[in-house]
Amino acid sequence: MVNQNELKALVGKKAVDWVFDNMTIGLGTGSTVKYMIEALAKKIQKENLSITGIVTSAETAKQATSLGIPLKSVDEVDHIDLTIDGADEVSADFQGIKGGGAALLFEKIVATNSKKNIWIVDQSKLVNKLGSFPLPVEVIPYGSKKIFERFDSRKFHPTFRLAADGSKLRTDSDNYIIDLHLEQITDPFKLADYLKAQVGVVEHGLFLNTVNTVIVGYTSGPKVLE
Ligand code: ABF
Repeated sequence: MVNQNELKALVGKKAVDWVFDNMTIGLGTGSTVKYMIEALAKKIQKENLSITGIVTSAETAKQATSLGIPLKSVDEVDHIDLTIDGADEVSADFQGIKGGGAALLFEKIVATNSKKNIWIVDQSKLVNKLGSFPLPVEVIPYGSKKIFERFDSRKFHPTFRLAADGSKLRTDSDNYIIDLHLEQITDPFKLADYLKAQVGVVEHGLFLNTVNTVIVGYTSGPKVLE
């Protein structure tokens, strides 16, 4: 029986088939992306590629730097050819929830500035309807309690994301994450509009009409959905 990490490694390796010389590559965050970055570093070395990586989190920057992948910030390049990232949920119509790793803001900035987006997921991430994974919403600390109470009154079942020490987790931008336990999201586009209209909300984890290709790790092998 192939375990989940082996499925993640499978799709992480497969994704670098889309990487070619002189490309600027958005590097996502998460455990599946970790395998992709390892495979990318090997491909760069083996094929002597000239690649620029654009990071989406301190965690990814640390791994990419340790593997010798040259990095720039999104504002230092004129375009990003391809971003490869993970996801927490992908629906049948290619909508996604991301942000389980609390990096959704930089991930969405990089994704929305990329010519192409590939998500790499194990099969457990595929869902019919989004929502069983708690929807992350990044908020600035000032007024976050008021936003929390508003979400609570709308029965969004909000919780503040906590750090290991029990304090409210801080993102790379020093913001908070409120997770919405919605179970099922019937209209992701309507919900996205509502969330973005709340003053103090920085960004949310609904990635809509973003991804072009999803590589899914099945025990029978990687499957490319487009
Ligand atoms: C990241 O990938 C996050 O948006 C998402 O939470 C994560 C999925 O992580 P993993 O690959 O570890 O399941 O982009």
